Amino acid sequence: MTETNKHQRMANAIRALAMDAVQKARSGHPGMPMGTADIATVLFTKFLRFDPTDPQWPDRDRFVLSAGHGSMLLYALLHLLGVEEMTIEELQNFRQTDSRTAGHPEYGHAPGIETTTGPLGQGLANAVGMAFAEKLMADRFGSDLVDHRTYVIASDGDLMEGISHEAISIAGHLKLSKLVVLFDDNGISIDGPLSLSESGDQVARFRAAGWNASRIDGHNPDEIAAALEAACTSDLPTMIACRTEIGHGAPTKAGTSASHGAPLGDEEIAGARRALDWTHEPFDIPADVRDSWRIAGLRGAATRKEWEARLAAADGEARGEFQRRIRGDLPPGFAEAMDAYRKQLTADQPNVATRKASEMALDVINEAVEETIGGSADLTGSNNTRSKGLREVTPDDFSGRYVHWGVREHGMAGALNGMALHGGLIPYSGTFLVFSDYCRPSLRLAALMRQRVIYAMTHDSIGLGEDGPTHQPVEHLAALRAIPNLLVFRPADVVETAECWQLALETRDAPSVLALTRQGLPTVRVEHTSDNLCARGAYELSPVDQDAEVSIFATGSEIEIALAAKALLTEAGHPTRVVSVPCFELFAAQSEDYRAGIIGSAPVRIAIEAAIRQGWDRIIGDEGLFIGMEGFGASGPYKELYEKFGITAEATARAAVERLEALA
Ligand SMILES: Cc1ncc(C[n+]2csc(CCOP(=O)(O)OP(=O)(O)O)c2C)c(N)n1
Ligand SMILES: [Mg+2]
Repeated sequence: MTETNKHQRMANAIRALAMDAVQKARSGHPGMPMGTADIATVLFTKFLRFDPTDPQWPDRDRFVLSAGHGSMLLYALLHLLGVEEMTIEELQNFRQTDSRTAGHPEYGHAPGIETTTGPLGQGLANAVGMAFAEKLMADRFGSDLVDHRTYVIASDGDLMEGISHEAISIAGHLKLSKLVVLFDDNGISIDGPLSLSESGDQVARFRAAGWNASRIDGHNPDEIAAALEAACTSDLPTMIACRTEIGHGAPTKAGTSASHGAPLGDEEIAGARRALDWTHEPFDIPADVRDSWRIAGLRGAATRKEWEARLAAADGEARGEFQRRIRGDLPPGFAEAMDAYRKQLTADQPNVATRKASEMALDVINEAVEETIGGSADLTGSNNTRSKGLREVTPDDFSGRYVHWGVREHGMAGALNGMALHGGLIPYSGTFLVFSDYCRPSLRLAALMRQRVIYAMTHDSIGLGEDGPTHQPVEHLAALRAIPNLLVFRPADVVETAECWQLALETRDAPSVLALTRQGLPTVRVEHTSDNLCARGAYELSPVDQDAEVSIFATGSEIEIALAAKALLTEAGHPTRVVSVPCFELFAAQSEDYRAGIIGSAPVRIAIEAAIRQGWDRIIGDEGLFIGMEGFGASGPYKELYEKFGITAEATARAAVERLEALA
């Protein structure tokens, strides 16, 4: 058999598995895997450094299927290469409940699925983060231990999404030379030919962003190999526009959107079998093809073993440190450093904004935890994310630890996910809380994938003042709290800020958002506790030794108001307690007893938060009183805004007294 023949049969195995699995599932996307089978075959058999017997090996090349709808491509590849978990039964169970072969690739379902994709553009941004992480890790540990590439297959839809602009431009700026994007240039999307909605030139676009870019025939294995070869020596990131035919092999549906997202049907599949000269039954891979794929899969083991030998020969301290960071364990001494720091704070009792408190916490954290990589989407001075001595990363020097992401919140958030997925680093960054909306699709995926990505999101309410309602988050806390697995922290002072940062770092399986103020706040935690009180999500900050008539629940900057309201109510003869609620999610995870104790039995419950009420009923109940926002904010000095919107101690005390009178 000639090389070309062998290639064809290996690629056709992917095509057959894709069309048969989609047909069996009665749903899915056959066109993309059939169109990209040639690209993927060359990449996986000749270039990608991947060991199916140890798919998590840290120095493997990363492969990201950004066009996640083509998931059968990835499942077929993992199966053919011999990844143990990806059995033929899994392929036969494509898209079925509890299979590893979900409709779109889901991180954690099987090794070799490097990230969850499906929302177009996200995978591309993840890959930028992975390639970035590789450069950072290589700088720290040397190319003996870290020297791999990141490959992406991206579709028209990936490149039409806005996030692709942000991802591509930061990758070009940073000269991420080991990033290779294979663009499935098939000229088709769901609605039909791309000409319906696109007339740009992707090659020119990537070049303008500082990439190498070329155009090839995506069905010609020699051209694919030559382009990948060239990518390996590039000092810029590479984009290869591979002209392909969607649904390649299907007699009537190839080249049309009819092959994009529906089973081809029995007749069309029979025609494709004839056209591809593939005479085998569904899910039957003939021995010659299976052998060719397994032999290709064996390439990786040797490379992996060489790497293991280099790791074994490395300096013991470096090896230990590398392995610790890859495991994601925090360094010894971190908890002690944080405890000592909190003790100091309760003594000093500074009056600072929590964004400043966050910077102070980061001074301690970044000293103790060298694997953090900080940054901001062009709001460094506002987000206070750059702690003492943190040098910036530049295109020519990856030894720094601070990233100027530019005004690219979405691309940044997607890249942070990629950095966390890569391993060895703990990424955090900042923007204004109101622009969490610009990060949200990536934040949601961080939560779905349970990745430790941390955000310091500042200017967290009308308390930012004069920038006005465009910049004043109102619904954002509720919207973020609605995302499963995401920890949303709103600390009230320096001590709580330190505690929340510590929790965000210690929670390895969830992303966190810290909502932080622009305005100064007094220290309310004036007694040191060795326990991290924020770990409970809510705790009694200011108890009362009689039976309480009023329970006030608040977060962040409104704790100060709650304590002032308590003073007014106490003076008026109404015993009042104040509960701080820095994290709804952690509170919800406590025992029923603990929660009941914190909610208490006072006849009047009031929550104060300079945001909308949504979500608070779980704590204060339907009948509870809420002091907060009902609509958008306004531009003005912040103290006046709190008055204007009635978020004051007086309004709180008045509402409580009125309710007590009504109940009497
Ligand atoms: C953010 C986002 N919007 C919409 C979709 C739904 N969708 C899936 S694939 C696709 C476009 C298909 O075109 P292309 O990306 O070129 O893939 P191809 O049909 O060539 O495989 C769309 C709109 C999605 N997955 N993600
Ligand atoms: Mg397309």
